[in-house]
Amino acid sequence: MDDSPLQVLTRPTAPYPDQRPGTSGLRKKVSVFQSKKDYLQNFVQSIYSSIDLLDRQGSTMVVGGDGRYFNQTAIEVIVQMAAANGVGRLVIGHHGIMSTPAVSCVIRKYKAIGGIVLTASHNPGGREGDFGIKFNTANGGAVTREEGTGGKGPAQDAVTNRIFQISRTIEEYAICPELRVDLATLSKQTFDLENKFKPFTVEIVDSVESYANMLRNIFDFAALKELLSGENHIKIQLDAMHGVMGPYVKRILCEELGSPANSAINCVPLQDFGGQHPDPNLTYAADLVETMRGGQYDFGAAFDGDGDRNMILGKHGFFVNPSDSVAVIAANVFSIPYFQHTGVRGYARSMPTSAALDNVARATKIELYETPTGWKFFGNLMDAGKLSLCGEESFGTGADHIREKDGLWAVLAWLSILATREQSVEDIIKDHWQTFGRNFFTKYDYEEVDLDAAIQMMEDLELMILEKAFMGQRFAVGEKLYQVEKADNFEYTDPVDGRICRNQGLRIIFTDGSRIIYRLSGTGSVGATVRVYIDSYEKDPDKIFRDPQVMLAPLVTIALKVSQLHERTGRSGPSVIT
Ligand code: VG1
Ligand code: CO
Repeated sequence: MDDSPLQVLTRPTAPYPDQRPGTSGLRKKVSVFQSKKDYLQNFVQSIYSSIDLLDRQGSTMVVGGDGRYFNQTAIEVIVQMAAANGVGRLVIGHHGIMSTPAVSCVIRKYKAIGGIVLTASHNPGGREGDFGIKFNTANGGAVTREEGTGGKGPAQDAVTNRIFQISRTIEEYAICPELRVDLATLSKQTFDLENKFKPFTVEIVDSVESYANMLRNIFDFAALKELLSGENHIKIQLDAMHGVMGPYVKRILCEELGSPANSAINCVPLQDFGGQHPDPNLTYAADLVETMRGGQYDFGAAFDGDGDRNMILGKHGFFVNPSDSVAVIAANVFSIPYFQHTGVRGYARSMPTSAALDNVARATKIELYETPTGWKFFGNLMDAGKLSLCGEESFGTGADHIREKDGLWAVLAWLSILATREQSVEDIIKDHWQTFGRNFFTKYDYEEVDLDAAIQMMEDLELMILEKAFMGQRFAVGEKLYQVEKADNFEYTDPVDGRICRNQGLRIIFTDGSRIIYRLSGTGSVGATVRVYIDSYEKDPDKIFRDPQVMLAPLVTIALKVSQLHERTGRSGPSVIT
């Protein structure tokens, strides 16, 4: 290789109309990225161009992905384009792999101006699967689209909007096509570019170590080690679902905390996640559920492709609903040393998440925020010092140590509670319900339904809401009678910057506080995904241990009848029930 500076080229390109980021970045089929000329280059250039040249020049950015198919190819392009766009330094995960929470951690550690994360999270991967790309800002959080219900509302988010606007008019992109980076060696590589005074540097880092280091300062590792490998240790089973979490689980749980090697399964990251949905729920993590039912493990957990989601199970497969999970962590918050030091500034949950957390907030006199779906809203509150712990019903739990949800953090939070309380998962949850009452919750996901039918359904429901068709309406199902108290389209005013976010989900709220919520997903890549969320509070001790599907059946019936969901989509049931 000669030492002459690398060429910086500007190449002409033509814009695409469909590069609007969704709830968590731009997600498309791999084939879209592969077959449409410069599809990736256009979006990456739009990201770089959205950052002021002065901020960009000489800056540090972080790059990592969940290891899915196309990850490596995309990183090579991102590096070549970063150099050509004046970025001074890139910090990249070993082999280009980094979990979403680790990216957030590394951005903050290196005081980077932002990062690019290559993931479609819980969506399937491989040649036939999805690829995704998102941009995180200096606080470590992702920029996301903020309007819900099918993406028809005004785009509120400045950065996302800027990226999208640029992508619609882009005419050229800058690239150093000869630049070759070695992702396989932990190293610092420097490159001389023509017309540049300073060299461009790339650091390949061990993100597992940075992330582990952060966790060591949050949790009591000695106590966790005792729990997992001491004299009376518990037995755990962690399923990385062939996503990015394998190396993190192995290093932190097995090597450092002493859990036996066979307690971690599916820990080799695969480009297609072994052909499965890397989505930790009862449907897609069925193998783990089955293993847990056998009764030989006390605690089980699974993660999604990029490691920000978690599912928690107790012995015999006892399922912890994510809405309950965050509430239980809140009720036991001082089992985690981090919170003993920082105190608790506030709690938050997304609107469709059940109000279990609200009960804890009320009892402990701590502020509770109800935000739209997506982690970004939590990030704003955290940056303003208003929020410590939060969660979403979609298997997302986290705290203000970073600005993404954090799957392994949630697992260590639960293990900390187990260590402190010396009780089983099931007993902890049951005690919780006895103290606070139980918020029964279920979610029906209808994946890949016809887009037009889904949009039409939402529009018709919204019209009924606008015309106040639901007001005071009574529904009798069996012996149960429900009366509508109010129906609306959820709207959020950010308490930090006063920005208003509309169209965040259609709600029918009944006089007893029960809710039916309809939303269209912003993370799918084919057709539409309709989500129906249902919850109802119960404090009668005779009823709190009943099956949620039985308890909520009347509300499900109402939800399906009012929306005509099955008739409109031709489905006879949901793809996934939580
Ligand atoms: C879904 C979830 C939402 C979550 C988002 C990103 O969004 O409902 O709670 O924040 O995924 O999670 P939507 O728009 O499809 O409902 V992840 O793990 O895909 O980054
Ligand atoms: Co994810």
